[in-house]
Amino acid sequence: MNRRELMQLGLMAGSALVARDALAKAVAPSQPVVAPGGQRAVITPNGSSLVWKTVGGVKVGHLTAHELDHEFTPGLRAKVWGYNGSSPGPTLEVTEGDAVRLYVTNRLPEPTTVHWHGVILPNGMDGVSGLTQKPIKPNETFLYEFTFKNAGTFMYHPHYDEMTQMALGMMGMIVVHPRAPKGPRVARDFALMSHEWKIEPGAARPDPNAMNDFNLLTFNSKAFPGTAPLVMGVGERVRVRIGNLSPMDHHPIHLHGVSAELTWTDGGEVPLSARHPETTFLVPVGSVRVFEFVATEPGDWAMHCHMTHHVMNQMGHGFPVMVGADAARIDRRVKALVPGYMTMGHDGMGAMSEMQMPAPTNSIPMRGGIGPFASIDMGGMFTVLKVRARPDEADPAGWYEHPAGTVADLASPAQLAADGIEVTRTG
Ligand SMILES: [Cu+2]
Repeated sequence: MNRRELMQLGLMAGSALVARDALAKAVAPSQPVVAPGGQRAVITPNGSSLVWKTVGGVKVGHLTAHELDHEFTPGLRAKVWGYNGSSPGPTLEVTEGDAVRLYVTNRLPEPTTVHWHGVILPNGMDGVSGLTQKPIKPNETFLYEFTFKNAGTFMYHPHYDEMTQMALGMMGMIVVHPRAPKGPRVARDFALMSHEWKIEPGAARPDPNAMNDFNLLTFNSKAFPGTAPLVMGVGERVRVRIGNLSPMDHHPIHLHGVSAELTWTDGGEVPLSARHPETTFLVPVGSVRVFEFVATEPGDWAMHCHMTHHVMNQMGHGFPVMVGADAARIDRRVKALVPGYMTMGHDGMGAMSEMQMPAPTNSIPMRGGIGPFASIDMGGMFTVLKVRARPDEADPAGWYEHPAGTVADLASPAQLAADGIEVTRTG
């Protein structure tokens, strides 16, 4: 093992700190309110919706692009770029047919534009720098003026220096409610933007030049355990809208405990005849996928990207293969130089999230947080669907209380004997 590998392993061991109360600190979801047309308003977990004012029948909004200090989860902050104090920026929520005037002020050190991704509008409002408009220079304010002709779920993001500006967090969701909804009403409606970042441990800013090796995967710019749970009621119909403006990766978003159907994309509504059940929805880069389900089973159900490296936080990537290695000799020799040294990973990495060791400044453990039974071995693009009998009284930080006899546990000798299960040394 060379010196660099040794340092990597040391760092890996040091990163295994568990943020025990990070979950409790996760921001509580905002309460749903009723939107125009009697529809429930969209909940942006860990985020908010833009507040509009109405001037002469037109909705007027103001987005300011600027740098801000952002916490991804307790223990990890970085300077990112966003809108109106957050990344992602506020969700733009309107109703089909609404005319809007959107002012965009640029407080970045370089020009920008805003593209309204998926929205059908006049060409000169499309926000592509050079092609359809002049770039918005620092400290200038541009006006975008158009009508949301079509209902749907869309996104907004810059179309100037795209690689840098999106890598640093400039994006947001757009929800256009149908004026006359056709499908069944939903009781909860959530909007999540998936994203990936590269932030070296200790760095102050994400690396906008990363093309692979992203080490921080987020929903609404939060990595688990910083992601707010999606609280819903037993028997409720729920809609989840997921956008993806990651630089390079698609995200197969998997739901536990429900069977769901794709109902919309950023191109429009999926016809009833084309709907079919799924538990995983691939959200490609530059796309929105909207799915709906009825939450029939109470509990704490995981919803996460199924790419296993996308449920890892920083420090979980790019290490030498250690599984199966005999670490005792390495440990003996290194301990002579570094007291307390312990090689990680030779028995698998599951124990990493249990360890209580100091982490490098401004970095987070590779795994998630503490669950009700043990540590949760997932971080990153992971959140929890909290399905509750009385959702509006539920504590978003509280765990599901399982009825007696409904949790998998150690099999008793009597149970093994009754079912004729013989456990041998090898089987
Ligand atoms: Cu993913």
